[in-house]
Amino acid sequence: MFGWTGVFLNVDLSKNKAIAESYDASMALNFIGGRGFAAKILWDTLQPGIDPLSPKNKLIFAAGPLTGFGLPNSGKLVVAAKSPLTGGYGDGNIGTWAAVQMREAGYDAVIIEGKAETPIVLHIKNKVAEFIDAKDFWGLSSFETEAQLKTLYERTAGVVSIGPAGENLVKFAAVVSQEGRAGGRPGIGAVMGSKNLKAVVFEGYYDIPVAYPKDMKELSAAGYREILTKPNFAFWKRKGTMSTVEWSQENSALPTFNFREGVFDKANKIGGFAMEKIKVSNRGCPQCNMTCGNVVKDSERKEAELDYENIAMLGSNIGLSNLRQVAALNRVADELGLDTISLGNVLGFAMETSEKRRIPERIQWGKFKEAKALINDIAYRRGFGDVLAEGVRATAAKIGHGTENWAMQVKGLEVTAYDCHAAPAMALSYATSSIGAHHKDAWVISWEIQFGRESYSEEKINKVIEMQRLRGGIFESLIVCRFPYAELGFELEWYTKYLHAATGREMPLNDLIYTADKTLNLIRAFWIREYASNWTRNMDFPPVRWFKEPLTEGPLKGYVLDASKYNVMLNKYYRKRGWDERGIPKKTTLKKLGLSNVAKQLKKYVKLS
Ligand code: PTT
Ligand code: SF4
Repeated sequence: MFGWTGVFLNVDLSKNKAIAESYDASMALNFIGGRGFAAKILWDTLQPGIDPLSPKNKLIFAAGPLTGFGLPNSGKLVVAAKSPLTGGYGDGNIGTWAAVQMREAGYDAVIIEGKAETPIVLHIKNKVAEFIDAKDFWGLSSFETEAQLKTLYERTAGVVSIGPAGENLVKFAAVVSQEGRAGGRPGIGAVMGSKNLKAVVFEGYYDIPVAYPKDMKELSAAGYREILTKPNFAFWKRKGTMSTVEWSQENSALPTFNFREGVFDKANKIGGFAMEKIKVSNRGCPQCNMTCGNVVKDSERKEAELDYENIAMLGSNIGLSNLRQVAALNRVADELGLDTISLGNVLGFAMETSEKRRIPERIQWGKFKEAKALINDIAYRRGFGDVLAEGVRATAAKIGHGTENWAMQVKGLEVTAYDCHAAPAMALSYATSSIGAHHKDAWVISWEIQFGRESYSEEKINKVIEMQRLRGGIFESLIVCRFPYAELGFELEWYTKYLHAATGREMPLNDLIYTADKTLNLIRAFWIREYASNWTRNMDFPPVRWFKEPLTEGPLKGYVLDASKYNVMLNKYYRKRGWDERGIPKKTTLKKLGLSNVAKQLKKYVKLS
């Protein structure tokens, strides 16, 4: 095979064993890489119903056929497992040299099961895996861990690690790399911690098999040049995702006070213009010439990297308007290894629950020191922090007294930073995303606002499905950053050309869309197998707040989602997907996608239509 190394590494930490396994072309062609590989491996090999934090869970690092060739924005790695936060399929991706080094070490994916007796670091270099004692690393922040490992190995080594939050099994602990790249929102960092795995270091010097090396070089250089010519390039370099703060504010979509409102009266203090005044440099993922991480000095005089989601969730959503302080919370979350989006939700939930006197603790909106202390309590599972460490769904279930009405989550994963009181398509996107409430599969809100926010029309459903296929299916499987395409208009044809140069195969967009549907249906089957008789269509509903509590401020005051229209929209979405009224894929749908064996298995758990 060209493009793929054709090899996975299976690691069993309970036995200190690492065994390479060749896989065949059908795996590569049907599932491509990244999310596709992770979904297929978890479906095929994970025992249904296992505790996600038990040694039986599998932690997967998966790259794709474009990783490691120096192509624009291709330094991304999928991290996946059964999620301890949602109980379903969980993944995320990180921009990291570990992606490149893993492929150069000889592997398309590394699959880790078992649990080390004592903390370890896994070192993988040129097809050799070593299990290194990590007692001295346990307890260190993700930044310290990576810095110390870099003194032991080559500076070019790729490192992914967890902070104390992952060690303490916080359900929304993330995996961190390069001081500011973090991924695996649904608690993939906790899965790593449950295995006593502090870090993985990748080093490799092998050439990855490539079909047309000359074409690859030329296309790569042309791609970088093309990105520089895009009209939005200079603006993007200046602001990255941060201009979305102003955009969300203008469009009443900025999460404010735990998504009670879509506008924040101090939004200008935490937006892209405010950030530019204090920005010191750009940082980002490997192999990218449009680096979008905005580095600033935070209120504790340390460097922190700012993205829209982090700022909205740790700023307006908790009523904090001092940008340097928001940056400090963001950096602390990176050090501790906590997902910032879930964290902002958890803090907002705690503040609202305190305000409504449903808990004895007094946690006030917009107080930096209190928020920072609570973040540490969550990471170290102290006091009320220990309760919050389970995420908003579990915390609300524990507290009761109506608190579930302001727990902003879908399937257990906290909502990302777009208020949907007046955005039915975006709400549908959150509700039907592969991992719970995340915008990575279908960010349709800006299109929706231009189209008309009040409608629940067919076009909106089509748009959600189109984006789920492109973003959640193709980009997550290739796996490359979607920003050149989504933000600069870098054409999709580039990727089919890259695939041809790498693999020697023609893989037109339609074929990729078919593989995307295959992966997305397999992920849905995984959820249904895990939830079995507990699965209901209610799991495809956005948070109840957006239906019940109208916005009370801003130009969209009074807006709220309409539950019966949403229900009809969801039915239509299911029909277009080939799923029944419960949201379960029909036998014919699975057959069409070459997933008949999946249907056979799924029948054991639920009745199939
Ligand atoms: C992603 C989610 C996002 S989406 C953000 S900001 W964003 C948060 N970033 C976090 C962070 O930082 N620190 C932290 N401790 N937790 C964080 N959690 C949140 O994680 C990220 C970029 C961004 S910045 C986005 S949109 C794009 N996402 C892509 C995607 O999902 N797929 C893809 N093919 N390309 C993408 N490109 C962009 O990548 P998750 P990163 Mg990511 C500090 O993590 O689990 O996927 O959730 O990793 O390397 O930092 O790149 O406004
Ligand atoms: Fe990473 Fe940003 Fe570059 Fe994408 S555009 S690869 S997220 S630095």
